Amino acid sequence: MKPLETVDYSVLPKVNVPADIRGLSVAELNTLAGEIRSLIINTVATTGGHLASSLGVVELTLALHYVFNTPQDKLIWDVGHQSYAHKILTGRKEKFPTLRRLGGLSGFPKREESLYDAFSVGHSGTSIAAAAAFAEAQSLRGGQNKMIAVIGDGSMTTGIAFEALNWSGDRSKNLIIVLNDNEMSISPNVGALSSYLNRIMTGDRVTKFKGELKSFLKSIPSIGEQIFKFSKQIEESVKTFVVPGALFEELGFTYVGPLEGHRLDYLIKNFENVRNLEGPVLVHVVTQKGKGYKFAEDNSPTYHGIAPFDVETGQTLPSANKTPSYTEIFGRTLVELAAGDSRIVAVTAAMCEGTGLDKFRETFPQRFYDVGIAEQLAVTFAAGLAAEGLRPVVAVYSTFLQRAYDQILHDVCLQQLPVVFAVDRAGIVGEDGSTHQGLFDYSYLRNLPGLIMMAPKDENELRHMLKTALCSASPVSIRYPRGKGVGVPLDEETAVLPIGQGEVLHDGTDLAIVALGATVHPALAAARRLAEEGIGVRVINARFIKPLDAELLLATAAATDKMLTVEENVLAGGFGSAVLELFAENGVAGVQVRRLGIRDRFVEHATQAELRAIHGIDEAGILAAAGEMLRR
Ligand SMILES: Cc1ncc(C[n+]2csc(CCOP(=O)(O)OP(=O)(O)O)c2C)c(N)n1
Repeated sequence: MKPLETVDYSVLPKVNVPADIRGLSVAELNTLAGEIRSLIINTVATTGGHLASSLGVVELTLALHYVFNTPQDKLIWDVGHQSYAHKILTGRKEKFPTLRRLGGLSGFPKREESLYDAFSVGHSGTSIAAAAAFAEAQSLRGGQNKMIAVIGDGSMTTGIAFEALNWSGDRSKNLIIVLNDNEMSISPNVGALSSYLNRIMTGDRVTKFKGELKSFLKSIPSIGEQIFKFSKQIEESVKTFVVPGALFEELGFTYVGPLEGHRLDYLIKNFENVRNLEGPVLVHVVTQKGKGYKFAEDNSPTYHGIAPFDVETGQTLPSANKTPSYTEIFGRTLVELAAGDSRIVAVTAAMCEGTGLDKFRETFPQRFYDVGIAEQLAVTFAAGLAAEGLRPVVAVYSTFLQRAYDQILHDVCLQQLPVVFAVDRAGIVGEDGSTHQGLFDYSYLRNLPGLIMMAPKDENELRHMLKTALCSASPVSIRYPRGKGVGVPLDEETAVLPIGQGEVLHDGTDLAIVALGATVHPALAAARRLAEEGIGVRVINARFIKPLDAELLLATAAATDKMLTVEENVLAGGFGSAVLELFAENGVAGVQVRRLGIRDRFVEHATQAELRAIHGIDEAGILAAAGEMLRR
């Protein structure tokens, strides 16, 4: 693949909106597909982003915009990580190099970004429900526009996708579902639906085999005819396995497919036919993830979401910081602990690599469960495992755990089952933006009785917290940030921490800063700067948000009249709120408390450092807030 400036685009310069492609020949469309791929690869090489999924749907995107009258016909992308070609074709070509950057294009469809982004997305499985609703609204208004959900085979495994299929198959006449089947979630897809789709794809072979089997049976002298008759009887029951799409037909959809997803002429012809069908229709399109970029074709999990890379070699750009990430330390420590305790099992909802469980899967394949993109299932499944005496660890991103709130409450906490939630990508996640920020878990977990909640100040403390969690009889959550650790030395042995006890890392009486998780080290750095000016600051690493270290916090409130809490979470219901509740309940008066965290708004995309600075929770923000308090 050539660097961007050396690519000679011929068709792309003439295309700004979908109407511009509708007069192009198939040959021109194919050239355009190549140019779009080139722009995507070269841009993502600089910005990082979701590469393999977007490369896989370039022809599909072109065919959909070619045949359907977007934006009146609406395209609703599932997850939306595959929407880069859609963005390029819908008026955002010039801005495409700003992808995922501060003030630039979002990595996902966003209603406020374009008329062509019918529905904002980021989490899996919502497209069918949203498209069914759009179709319903069309019917109410007497409109004829088509509502098209584009959903991957991985996202089709979510509960909400099944629920929406069940509901809409009965009624949604303007609904078209395009099932983009590349046999991959981020890792290979799992579950019975995936096997079913695979059988459809190999259906031609099955049908041929059936034909050969019949002639063979008939050819057996005397008993052959009888066996053949018997085989006819069982054929009905076998039919669902060999008639393509019978499952979807039974649910009320007209099934079309499987279609080869990289042949534009073929896709266009088929979508033209589908456009004239009375819905609901499910079009099964088979694509290759990473199509057109060899490295991504050969290893799509690595190129699903990738940091900036060298286009020629496919290698991510080397980082000067060799410190392992929190995710790596978590994965390594879990393997270590599981080696000494056969009850420890790991559960993921389709995020094995992302959560650092790959080493665990390799070492203990029997004790590893990938349940698909099904966070609710992951949590209740873990609850069941815990009820049977196992020690499940659910490794999950903070943002995706939101899906499973009721399961955490009802199935884990209410029964006080010892499930450990390893809540990764908590806090500011950066370039993935508002749909992926992990800024709510303190608030949505803190109200659950009996749950112990921890956040390590560094990767070494994460190791001890994991040990502590696995030795506890209660449900426990440990939340840690995306990215590199702090770079502290790692203790060889893991130790059990006293539950509900924080630690004082720096002392003084002019001001107290109470931090936890990723905000502890910036708080400590700020205190050291203030110490240089002769200001004495107590820095507390709270370690636990629940139970709070009431004794330490109340003693600190008695020793100083200014306290700053710092958290990477929304302020509403978060850590600072917990401290204020403690003080209110204990009649603490005369202490000025200020909370740093995320105010009442969603946090968009930019680097983690930029966002921490914007929201005033980095060292400079802490210093500024401390300065204001001290001046008062
Ligand atoms: C609720 C939720 N859980 C997990 C994810 C993380 N995630 C993003 S894309 C993806 C795989 C999607 O697979 P598929 O729908 O088949 O699309 P493909 O990338 O293969 O095109 C996952 C697990 C998510 N976005 N939402």
